[in-house]
Amino acid sequence: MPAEHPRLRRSATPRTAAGIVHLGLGAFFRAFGCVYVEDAVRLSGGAWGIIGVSLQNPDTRDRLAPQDWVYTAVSQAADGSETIRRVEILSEVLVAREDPEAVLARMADPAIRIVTLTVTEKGYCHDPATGRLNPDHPDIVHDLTDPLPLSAPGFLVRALARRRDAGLPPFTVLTCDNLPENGRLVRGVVLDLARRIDPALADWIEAEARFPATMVDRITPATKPEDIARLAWKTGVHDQAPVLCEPFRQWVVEDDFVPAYGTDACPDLAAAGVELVPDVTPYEHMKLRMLNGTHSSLAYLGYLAGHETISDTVADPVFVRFVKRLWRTEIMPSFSAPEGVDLGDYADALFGRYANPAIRHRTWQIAMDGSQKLPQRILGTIADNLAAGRESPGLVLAVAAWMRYVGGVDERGQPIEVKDPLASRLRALSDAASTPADKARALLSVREVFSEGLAAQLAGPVAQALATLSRAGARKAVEDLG
Ligand code: CS2
Repeated sequence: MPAEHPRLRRSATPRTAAGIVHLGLGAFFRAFGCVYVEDAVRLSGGAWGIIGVSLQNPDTRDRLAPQDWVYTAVSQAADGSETIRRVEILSEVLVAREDPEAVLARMADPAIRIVTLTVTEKGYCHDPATGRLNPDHPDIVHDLTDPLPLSAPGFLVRALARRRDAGLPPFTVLTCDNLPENGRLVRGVVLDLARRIDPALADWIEAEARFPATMVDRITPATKPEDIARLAWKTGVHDQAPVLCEPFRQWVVEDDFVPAYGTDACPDLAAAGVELVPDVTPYEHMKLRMLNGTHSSLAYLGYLAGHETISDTVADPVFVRFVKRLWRTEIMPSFSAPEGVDLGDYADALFGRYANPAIRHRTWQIAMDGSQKLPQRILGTIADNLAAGRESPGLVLAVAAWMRYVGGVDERGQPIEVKDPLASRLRALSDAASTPADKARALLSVREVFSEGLAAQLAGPVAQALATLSRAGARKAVEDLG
C-alpha cells in the first residue's frame, strides 16, 4: 500500500443491523445488490445490513477486513466520466469453508429474513440441461450426511432446518444468478436435497419458504490490480477491494417474500428502483438471451479471433454486423418482450453498453464455465427456433466456437486456460476426435449440456460450423455469415 494514501474507512454513520445473509460475495453482488439495498435503506430505513459470505476463497474477506467491510463502487461511463461511491452496507464477511458453523448461526438468526445468492451457475450443484439437483456432486454427497455443509444448497437446507427446529419462520431465498427460472430452480434443488435428508423438513420448506425469481443486470468485470492503483491516485484513499461496473443497472424481482414477516419481509426495493412484478419470465428471457447469449457468443468467437475484451470485439466491424444480426434475426423472434419494452431499443442500448471502452470485460472471463451457461443463454433460443422452423446459423457458430475453445488450443496454436467444471472431460472428448463431425458428435453427447433431442438436431449444423472454423478461423467465419 503506498504510504501516501490513507486506508479507506467507515463513515461516522451508525452501522445498519443485518437483515440479509448473502452467499457468494463476488464483485457482481457488491456492485449490484449491495448498492440497491443500501439505496433502499437510505431512502426508507430498515434493519437491512448485509452479512457477506464467501463460500471458499478468503481473499475478499481479507481485503475488506482492514477497511471495516467498506469499499468503493466505481461506475464508468462511455465518455470516460466516473461516479465513485462508498458502500457501507456490509456488516461482516465470513468464509464458509473456514467456519461453516458461524455461517449457519447467522443464517438461523431471527433477524435474518432474506438469504441472497450469487454463487454462479455451478454453485447450485445442478444438472444444467435439466435444472435438477445432481445427487452425485461431491459437495452434495458430503452435505447429505454432514451437518456442516460445503455447498450453497447445503447451507440453505441446514440453516432452514435450524430455523424450523427453533420455531422461527424461514427466510426468503433470493437467487441473483443468471439461471433460467432461477427461483424455481433453487427451490427445486433445495427441496430435493432437503427431502433426501428429512422429508418433513422438505414439506415445511415447501409450505413456508419463498423463492422469488429475479432478473439481475449490471456488467461488472473482475477488478484488476491496476484499477486499485489508479483509484488510489484519483481519490487519495487506498481501497484494496473496489468494484468497477457500468452505470446501467436493472433488477426485476418476483414479488413473493415469506408472508410471516408481513411488511418487514424485504427492504423497500421499489424505492431504490427495483421492479417488483408478478412474473419475471419475460424479463429473464430478454436478459439471458439478448445479453448473456450474445455475451457468450462474442466471448468464444471474439477470443478465438484474438480480441481481449467485449469492447474490443464490438469495435471490429465484422462483429458489429454479427451481434446485430444475432439480435434481430435469431434471438428477438424467439420470445415475447416484456410489456412496454421495445426489443429494438433494448438491443441498441445493449450495443452501447458493450461498446463502452471504459469497461475492460475480458472475453476470457465471460468464456468461463460455458458448460453451465450454454443451455439458458444459447441452446434454449436455438431449440425454440428449431421448433418454429427457423435457423440459427450465428448461434450454431457460437456453439461450435465453444467446442473449439474447450479443445484448449487457440488459432495460433497457443494453449487456452479453460475454466469449466467439466474442462478435463471436454478436453479429452475433443482430443479423441479427429474430424469436425466426430468432435461435434463427441461434445454433443455431454448430456449435462445438450439434451438428446437437441444433440441429434444439431449434429449436422455444428459439424459444418466446426469445419468452417478450423478452415477459415473465427473472424472469417463470422464475416462469411453476412
Ligand atoms: C457475463 C455476465 O460473465 C458473464 O458470463 O455474461 O456476468 C454479465 O456481465 C452479467 O450478467 C450482466 O448483467
